Amino acid sequence: MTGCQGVNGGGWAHYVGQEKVRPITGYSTVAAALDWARPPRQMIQTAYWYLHTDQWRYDQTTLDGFASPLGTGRFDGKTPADVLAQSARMGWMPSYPTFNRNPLDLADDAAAAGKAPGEHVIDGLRDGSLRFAAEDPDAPENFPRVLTIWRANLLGSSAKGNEYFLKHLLGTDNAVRAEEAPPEARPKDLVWREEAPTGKLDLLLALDFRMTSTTIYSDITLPAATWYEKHDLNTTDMHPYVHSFNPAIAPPWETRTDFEAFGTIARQFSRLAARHLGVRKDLMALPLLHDTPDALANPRGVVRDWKAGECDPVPGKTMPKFVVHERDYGAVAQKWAALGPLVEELGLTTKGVTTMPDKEVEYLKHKNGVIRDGVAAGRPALARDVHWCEAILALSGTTNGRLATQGFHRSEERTGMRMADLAAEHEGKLVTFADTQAAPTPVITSPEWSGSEHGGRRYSPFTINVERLKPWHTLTGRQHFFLDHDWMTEAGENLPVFRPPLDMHTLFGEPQVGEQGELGITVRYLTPHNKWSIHSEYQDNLFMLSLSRGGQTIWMSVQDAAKVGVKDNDWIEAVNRNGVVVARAIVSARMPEGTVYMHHAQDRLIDVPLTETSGKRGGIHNSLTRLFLKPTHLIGGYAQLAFAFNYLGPTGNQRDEVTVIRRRNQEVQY
Ligand SMILES: Nc1nc2c(c(=O)[nH]1)N[C@H]1C(S)=C(S)[C@@H](COP(=O)(O)OP(=O)(O)OC[C@H]3O[C@@H](n4cnc5c(=O)[nH]c(N)nc54)[C@H](O)[C@@H]3O)O[C@H]1N2
Ligand SMILES: Nc1nc2c(c(=O)[nH]1)N[C@H]1C(S)=C(S)[C@@H](COP(=O)(O)OP(=O)(O)OC[C@H]3O[C@@H](n4cnc5c(=O)[nH]c(N)nc54)[C@H](O)[C@@H]3O)O[C@H]1N2
Ligand SMILES: [Mo]
Repeated sequence: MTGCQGVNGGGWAHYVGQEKVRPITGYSTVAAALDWARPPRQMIQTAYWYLHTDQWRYDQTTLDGFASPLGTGRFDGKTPADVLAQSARMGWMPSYPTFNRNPLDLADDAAAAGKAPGEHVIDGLRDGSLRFAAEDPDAPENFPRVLTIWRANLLGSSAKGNEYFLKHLLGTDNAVRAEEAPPEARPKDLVWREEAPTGKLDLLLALDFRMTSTTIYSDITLPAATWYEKHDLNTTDMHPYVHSFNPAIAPPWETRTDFEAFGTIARQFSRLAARHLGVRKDLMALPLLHDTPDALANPRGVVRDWKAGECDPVPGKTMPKFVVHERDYGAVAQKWAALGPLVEELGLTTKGVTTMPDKEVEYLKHKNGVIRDGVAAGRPALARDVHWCEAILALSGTTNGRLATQGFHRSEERTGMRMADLAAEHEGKLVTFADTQAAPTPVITSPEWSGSEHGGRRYSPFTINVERLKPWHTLTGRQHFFLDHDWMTEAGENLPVFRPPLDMHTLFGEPQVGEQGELGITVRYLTPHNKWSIHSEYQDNLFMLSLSRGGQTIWMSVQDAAKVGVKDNDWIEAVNRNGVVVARAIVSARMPEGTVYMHHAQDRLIDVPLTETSGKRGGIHNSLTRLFLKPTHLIGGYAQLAFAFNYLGPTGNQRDEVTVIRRRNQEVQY
């Protein structure tokens, strides 16, 4: 599980269509080990946490009310968990763990039965001996046991529905107050176990250089080197440069660079795995992918569910594709430390454009050195952090003009439009790590992205589509607003529409917004990103805490504060079915009546008292939120509505939340 874009419990598709994450081919190649095995196993985080933190059990109603009055009853009687399971079995979205059987055993069974993997899976699904894990997420064989968190603060920042994480994933103190669904509102396609498991995880491992709300809950925290103690690369969509990180000092005491930590784990894992796992075949189910022929798997957006008998189960059309990989578990560390052969055997593909880095592999052999023996004999070394940096820079068009120009030539052949000139000015340029150490290095215009930096211009997305008439990656090739998909029709969202906030009173029995009673006043509860920090970072230092209130705050309007007798800086308590939060009130004329802000990601380990409501240590901003799954976000296999890692998938939709707020006893206890 990686940071910002990966583990945010739903943040990662906020920017779908706005190019939040510009793909860096070099980075994704080595990060997902695409040089050794393809395709990778990737999961939609929102669905993963929704199932494994059991938030699905607390949905109180079916989706009938979500549909348009003109709908045909497609969602009637179904819960969000039902449509999630449907999306998985139709191959729209990835689903992991996929089946209720070990995928290694499943591959062996298929071979023993002399059947193709897809055939074996379909037979098993038909006779009931095999099931999708998403249909029984609380079965002990279907939930996660080991979680590694790197470059994310899951339990202090990203986890929407924090208290459900604490209860079901960790099995620790929590303030979940919600009721589980009554029998009539339970999923039809999922197994309902009378008692939901608590404490699913056996091991929580975190790597961080700060004490966070995640590290305090971890079984093991590996102390990480900071940005001034290691080599690394940094580039974002916000600035047109690549920067290097360089150690000013060696990592102090027990800290290690992330590179060292993962290298050590890989070596130990391989030593043990050679004996315990050996060489096995792994059967994977893959979703229908964006920018591939899969995007035409569901012509005209007609939904056909094989389980309902509406069509045959056909891998890659009406269900996932099934692929078998051979995995040499004892060789993981060797592969980790070398650039694998698939780079030049299959090329590198981003947004449907494949480049062939054959010369780059030769270059990297000289730059990094060559591995002498083992499974990676003859391959370029990735044995040191700087080797990885060189490989990333050499394999991406953004830092290698030859590949950028080559990729644009491919796009030209396909579209008939002129594009290669955008990169040709840098065709001979290959940025090295030393270049980035000398100064932040401007990037090269590349088909991996959609903007242009040609002639020193500043990047903005979609410049190439607008100015060079490169077709948009949509069904029509144009900017595309009309979505003629069955589920869009059912939701009444064929065209963009206004949808009012979800009614938490009807859905979950929360009081109405504006209602005032003994327990306080009910307000809308928003958790926007913090003005004074980046997520949970940079606010927990003495300067920032001294300049503000020293701990967690909630911004309230003057009117709401007056109604419940709250003065600026008073201690308040906010309570809803998801949890409880104690914070200081910031009473401000900048807040509109009826809405409060608790800025995103204020860690729970600084100035968080015991709550009056639960008697336990008060929660954080995400203690009052939870995930909501919107069915239309689960559509796949249809043109631009097709899964792509970090591009298209369901979001967390926590913004319609409400909470009751009151002034509490000002004598707080810790
Ligand atoms: N309610 C609510 N929830 C939200 C959001 C919201 O608006 N409201 N926003 C969502 C969004 S868009 C996002 S992006 C997520 C953010 O959620 P996260 O990505 O989980 O949050 P961060 O606080 O950025 O966590 C990054 C962690 O990585 C550590 N770190 C930084 N650099 C390094 C390094 O080099 N090595 C190691 N080992 N560690 C490092 C930092 O110390 C920090 O603890 O939250 C999501 N959750
Ligand atoms: N300082 C700082 N900058 C950051 C970050 C940070 O943590 N700190 N994080 C970075 C990251 S990873 C991300 S994803 C972005 C996030 O940046 P934004 O997408 O701007 O996200 P938010 O600040 O969560 O929300 C923006 C506004 O949406 C409003 N809002 C809430 N619900 C609704 C609604 O239903 N309709 C409308 N129209 N508005 C609504 C909120 O009141 C809020 O003012 O910021 C990036 N930049
Ligand atoms: Mo984000």
